Amino acid sequence: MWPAYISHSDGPLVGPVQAAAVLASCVAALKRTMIMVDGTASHAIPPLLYGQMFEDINHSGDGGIYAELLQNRAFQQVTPNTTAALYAWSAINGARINVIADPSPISSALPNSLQLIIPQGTSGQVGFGNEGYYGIQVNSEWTYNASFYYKFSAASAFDGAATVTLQSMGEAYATASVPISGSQTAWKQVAVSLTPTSSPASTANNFTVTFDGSNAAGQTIDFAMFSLFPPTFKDRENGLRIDLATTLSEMKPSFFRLPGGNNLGQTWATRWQWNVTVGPLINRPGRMGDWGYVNTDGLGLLEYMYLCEDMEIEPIMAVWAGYSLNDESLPEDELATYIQAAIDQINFVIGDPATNEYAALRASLGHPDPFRLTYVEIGNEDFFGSESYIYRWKDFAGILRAAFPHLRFIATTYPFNPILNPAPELYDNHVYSTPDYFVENAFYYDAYERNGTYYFQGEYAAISTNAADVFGSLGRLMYPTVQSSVGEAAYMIGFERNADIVFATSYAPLLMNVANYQWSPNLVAFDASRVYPSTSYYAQQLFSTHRGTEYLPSTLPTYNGTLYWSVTRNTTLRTVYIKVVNYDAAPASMTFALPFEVASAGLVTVITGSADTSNSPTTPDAVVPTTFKMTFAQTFNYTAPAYSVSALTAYLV
Ligand SMILES: *[C@@H]1O[C@H](CO)[C@@H](O)[C@H](O)[C@H]1NC(C)=O
Ligand SMILES: *[C@@H]1O[C@H](CO)[C@@H](O)[C@H](O)[C@H]1NC(C)=O
Ligand SMILES: *[C@@H]1O[C@H](CO)[C@@H](O)[C@H](O)[C@H]1NC(C)=O
Ligand SMILES: *[C@@H]1O[C@H](CO)[C@@H](O)[C@H](O)[C@H]1NC(C)=O
Ligand SMILES: *[C@@H]1O[C@H](CO)[C@@H](O)[C@H](O)[C@H]1NC(C)=O
Ligand SMILES: *[C@@H]1O[C@H](CO)[C@@H](O)[C@H](O)[C@H]1NC(C)=O
Ligand SMILES: *[C@@H]1O[C@H](CO)[C@@H](O)[C@H](O)[C@H]1NC(C)=O
Ligand SMILES: *[C@@H]1O[C@H](CO)[C@@H](O)[C@H](O)[C@H]1NC(C)=O
Ligand SMILES: CC(=O)N[C@H]1CO[C@H](CO)[C@@H](O)[C@@H]1O
Repeated sequence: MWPAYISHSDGPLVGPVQAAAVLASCVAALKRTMIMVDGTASHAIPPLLYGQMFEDINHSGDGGIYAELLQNRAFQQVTPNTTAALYAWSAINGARINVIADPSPISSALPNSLQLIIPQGTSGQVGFGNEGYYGIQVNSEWTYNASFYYKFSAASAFDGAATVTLQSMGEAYATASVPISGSQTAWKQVAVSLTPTSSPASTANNFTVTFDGSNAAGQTIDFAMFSLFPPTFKDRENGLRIDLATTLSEMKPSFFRLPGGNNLGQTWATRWQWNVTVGPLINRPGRMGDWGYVNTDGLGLLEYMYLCEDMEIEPIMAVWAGYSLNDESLPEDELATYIQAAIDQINFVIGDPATNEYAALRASLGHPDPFRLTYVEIGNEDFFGSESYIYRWKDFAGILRAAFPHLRFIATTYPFNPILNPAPELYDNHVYSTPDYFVENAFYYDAYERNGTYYFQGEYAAISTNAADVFGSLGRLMYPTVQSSVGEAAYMIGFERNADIVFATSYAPLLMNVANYQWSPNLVAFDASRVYPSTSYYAQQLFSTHRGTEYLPSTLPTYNGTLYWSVTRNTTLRTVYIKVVNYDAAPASMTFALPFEVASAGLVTVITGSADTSNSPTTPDAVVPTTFKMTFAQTFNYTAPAYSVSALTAYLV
């Protein structure tokens, strides 16, 4: 039964929402959903509820958010003297280039060099070029920093210059010259800045280093560690691509999970090791990542921490926990080294430079103050190696908790399966499934006992509309669709209702270079010069920017229904947020009855479209959020458009 005041009339809606409402009211009048809202909050909305899960997949790091433009810049993890070792590089005008195992390499971490041989009798510009990560954006508003190391393995009388350009088919957009001396037999770094004269629309551009053949014929010159950087997010050196970092930041995430995910390590030998990702770039060997391409580790632990600091968000940092995805578990008596490595990693991030050598290393690299860190995840998806996780968790969690009593550690098996000791306080749950699954599981966390255990939904996404294809390579969505995003949003409503035990959540994966990827769909797609936020990105952003600080219970949605909602409030800001998710092909009429007065002037932001619409490189703005004014009353009607996610903002009076 509903009290009489529910029939109070609300003010008119304005704009297209009004039109939709009028049309829809005829259709939906018969199944109007009544929602009573309670004025007493049941639980707080935890500060980390919405965040981002990151690992280097789909060139999300190298060739993605890490702004370095040159691919294979330091010939890391390649087999010298093979054509494959030259990927992304090519010779210009008859030059001979080869990746050599250098007898005097620039560092032990980078044993390979690029050797250029300029044949006798050469004339014209001769040298080599790099194609970047599937293109290089040339922008006349930017100044690029280019650098490389060179040496002559045998002293020569050569006295000339290298010409460094950004060019397309020989048409130079930016050119700089740098002196090169044949007497230089030790490695020497040279740097130039490049300011293009125009901004070609195409990203089919090359970075080239050439010599005047008539002067340089017969010379052999070795090169190492090239770099080409555009301006970066917050001007940080060795930093992030501005457009991608800005897009991520505009989702207003509260945390960033790093460095994986599966990319913590496919094998023991290629596992992520924090200590080879810090310090000078020439000391970073890189590693074969889990997703089929070399990780330069230019985006190393310090860069991840700067990312969090620059975005003003909290890291959720993983440590490698003795298991690799090829089902290698280290025996218990071999764990000590890796537990110590985890301790050292944590100390690098938060230790005291006066008492800890890794904290002192951090200070020497320019950051004496500890970074923010509260959450540490022990491994990734350890349900795959669940038997060994019993002793790995016991040893890692036991020792790390004692060493860092103020930190909170996250387990990565299925909750309570197997039973772990010490009992995990926090579990990371992952789920990839169909849009229908997420709607059918909108009450997933309601079923969990409230017993001091908290949950991180560290990965989730609707990835196929067909359950049979979820883990196949066919039938995957290429980009999130309105339907998949609305399905996820129904599940997210469940996060808010259960935010007393769900403390953090993140869609995964985060980023995808459309020119080269291993997994689809992803939250944000991009190419060498553009960014394509998906419908799921906008849904995440909508939830993240309309969070509130406390949850107000309301009439429960129907199990397996199509209409979901949650009500939160920020008493300091004096706002009430009502999120509405309609997973139906017809609009849905709703009446909300609030137990307190709100101002009549408010807002509604809506994401809606036909079920299979996606934002993609060809239709980047097919669906974007739209904000309208909305008139509220203590009791008001709202019509949720077909397949939509809405956030209503009302102001307390
Ligand atoms: C909500 O809409 C119904 C159906 O159009 C109408 O009868 C009712 O008066 C409206 N309620 C309010 C509070 O405006
Ligand atoms: C490099 O490869 C070529 C062709 O396969 C071979 O002739 C040469 O000996 C190799 N050089 C080294 C240093 O391995
Ligand atoms: C870049 O270099 C490659 C290899 O030489 C060449 O095939 C390609 O055409 C060049 N692209 C442009 C835009 O100059
Ligand atoms: C580029 O070089 C300038 C001058 O050395 C420096 O101030 C700037 O931080 C550099 N930019 C990047 C992204 O490294
Ligand atoms: C990194 O740490 C491991 C121990 O986890 C150690 O074996 C290795 O030598 C260290 N590497 C460097 C470059 O410090
Ligand atoms: C908490 O509840 C779960 C069921 O949701 C149960 O399996 C687990 O044993 C409980 N843990 C504690 C510490 O009571
Ligand atoms: C929801 O639907 C799914 C799939 O049909 C079914 O397995 C599940 O039991 C339903 N849940 C409820 C609470 O009815
Ligand atoms: C709540 O409002 C306060 C005051 O404006 C603001 O600082 C805070 O960020 C808000 N919290 C959320 C979760 O929006
Ligand atoms: C589908 C796709 O783009 N796959 C590529 C993923 O990246 C590896 C390594 O760069 C390529 O070999 C795949 O073709």
